Amino acid sequence: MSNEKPKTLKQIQEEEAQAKRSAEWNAKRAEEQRASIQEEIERRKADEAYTGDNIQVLEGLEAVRLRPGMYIATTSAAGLHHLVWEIIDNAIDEALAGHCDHIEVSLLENGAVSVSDNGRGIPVDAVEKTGLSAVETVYTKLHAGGKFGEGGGYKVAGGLHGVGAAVVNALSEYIEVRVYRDGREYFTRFENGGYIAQKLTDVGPTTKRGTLVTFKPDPIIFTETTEFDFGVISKRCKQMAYLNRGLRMSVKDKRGEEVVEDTYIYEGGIKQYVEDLNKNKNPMFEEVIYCEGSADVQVVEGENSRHIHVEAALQYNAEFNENIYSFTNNIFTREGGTHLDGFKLALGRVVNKYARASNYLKEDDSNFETGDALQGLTAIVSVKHPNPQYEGQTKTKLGNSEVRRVVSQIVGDQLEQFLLENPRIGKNILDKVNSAAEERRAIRRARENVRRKSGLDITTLPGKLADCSSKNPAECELFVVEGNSAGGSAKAGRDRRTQAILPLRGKILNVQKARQRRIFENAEIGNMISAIGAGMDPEFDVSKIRYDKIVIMTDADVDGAHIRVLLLTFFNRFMRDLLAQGHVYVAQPPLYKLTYRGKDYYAYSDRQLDQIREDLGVRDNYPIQRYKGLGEMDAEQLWETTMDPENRKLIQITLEDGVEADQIFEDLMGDDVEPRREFIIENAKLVKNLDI
Ligand code: 0RA
Repeated sequence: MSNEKPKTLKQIQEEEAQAKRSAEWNAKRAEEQRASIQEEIERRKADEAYTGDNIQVLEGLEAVRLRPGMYIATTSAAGLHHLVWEIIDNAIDEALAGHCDHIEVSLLENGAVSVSDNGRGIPVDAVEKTGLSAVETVYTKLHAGGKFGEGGGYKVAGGLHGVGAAVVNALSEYIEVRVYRDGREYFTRFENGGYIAQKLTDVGPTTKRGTLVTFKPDPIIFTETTEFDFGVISKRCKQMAYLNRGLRMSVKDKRGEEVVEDTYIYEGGIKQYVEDLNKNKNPMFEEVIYCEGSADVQVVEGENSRHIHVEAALQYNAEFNENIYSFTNNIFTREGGTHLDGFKLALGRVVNKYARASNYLKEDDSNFETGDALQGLTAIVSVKHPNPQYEGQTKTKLGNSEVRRVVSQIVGDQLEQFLLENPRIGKNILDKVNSAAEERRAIRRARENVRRKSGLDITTLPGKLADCSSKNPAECELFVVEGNSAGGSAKAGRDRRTQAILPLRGKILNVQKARQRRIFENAEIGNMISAIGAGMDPEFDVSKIRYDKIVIMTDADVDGAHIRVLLLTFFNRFMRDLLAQGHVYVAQPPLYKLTYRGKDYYAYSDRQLDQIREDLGVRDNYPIQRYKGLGEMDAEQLWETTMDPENRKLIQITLEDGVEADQIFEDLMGDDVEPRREFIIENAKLVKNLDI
């Protein structure tokens, strides 16, 4: 195989030229697509049916169609779902304003999605400025929400997703809005990115109230996929139900033979969220501590004061990890921010104050560090803010400085009150914090010892690592491979210039359960830390990573799945930025090989196998090879099917939902046996199904 030998200069140049050609080709394609949309817009404008008002209205929407990335960041699956979040957010705003308690999301057979609520119904009265009804204005004017209907607007509107319903319209094949308001039903329909196909009409009397929005994303825009993921939407609805207590969220998948439905309603809100997150983690006491309050803060002189609502729920468990999730206006703020800072400030302050007051800490004892009070803590911090400002790399960090004080005050006062009223729990918590402080001191000593004894510093690479020759991290990939035999094939088959191989022997340590001290002593984990070269949390520095892609390559069986989860647990715990910034991937080895007329065909799923059989016109009983492990493939096959950037399919693992990922880890790794058993049965089923 050519990549066994070092590449010649000519080969490298040829590859670079090839890469340049394909980049140019992609750019050209994008430009062509843009031109065709522009053309389509021009054509419509010329159409006599669209004159006057319509053209004016549409000008904003054209901008969205021409540059969708500026409004929804991506037109991949994530962007597609973004449209749904936008429409759901609008309904949730109506719930936050106290006018609706049920939202229903349905995935329809034709690929559209509908969102209904039982609120007041979007206003239908005329808006002078646009010459349209309010509802039409909302759907055709960028950032229209809240700008008109002074006084009646939502208290909390526009968050991270706050791009507005008009953006959804601009990117949809069609969108229909039915409004049930003041005893009448109204209907309007837009097509092809916002063209009014049916002006708002009064359909007749109704006893219903609320809004029903149905839209179908435009495949011209969403070229990658237009298929909604029920699981993703259901999870989000569940989260919304937790964050808005008493709100009933239903999700229905009507695309298959049978309707699949999930309904979520939590009277306990985030209190119940914490309880459920902690369920399998040995909570240290029964109650979840809950704080709630609000404050009106005047930030700028002469400006109206801002009403800030704060909720926090917390409970300790017997483990050592920090699980705090913060939200602003129902949106997960992955990078935290001032609300989270305020919460931690309050916790550190109150724990020390209480420890002193109860004489737990004596005069000569030093204070606990805030970090000591975070170990084994599960918490949700949720604020509602009328004008959130986001910062950070992914704009998921709340920046409003007034929030820090408000949260710190509300949580501080109520937490202190709780501890004073519940001294038994107070003592429990102090014992926990104290053991974390002791552990912290022990770790510091252990780290010092390791450094001194071995003279080892993190720049020494492990012996098992077959490194790549390139020293440019941007083009380098580290394959973490299950087992030595697969590791051998991977070493032989790889592209030596950019691909490094680290074989892992056996199972790595279950980091969710292990105490930190043991983690440092584990050889496999030590190898991985040195290979990646950027340290580990809290000092992990993602800018120092030696490989842009860390690819987990395991067998397609239960053990493989288990090792994968162990690795992800490790990254989640100790290299979170690696996940957050999308550097972690899972390789997808093929499940089957079908040889037909001397040619090999690989299938990565059952569906694909069926497709190949159909395409080739072979029968179901035509012999196939089923791959049980990576070890069954020789170096060349492994390269061709799983490692070659041209052919392989990598799955990017992101912390799209940190809460979710953690729950999976917890289900698999926690002390509770049952979820783990279920996982294994599920996966065993999968393996069995694949056997057919
Ligand atoms: C009355 C006033 C306003 C909004 C709504 C009702 C309303 C909006 C939505 C969106 C989805 N479902 C809804 N149900 C009711 C205020 C309009 C403004 O922002 O000025």
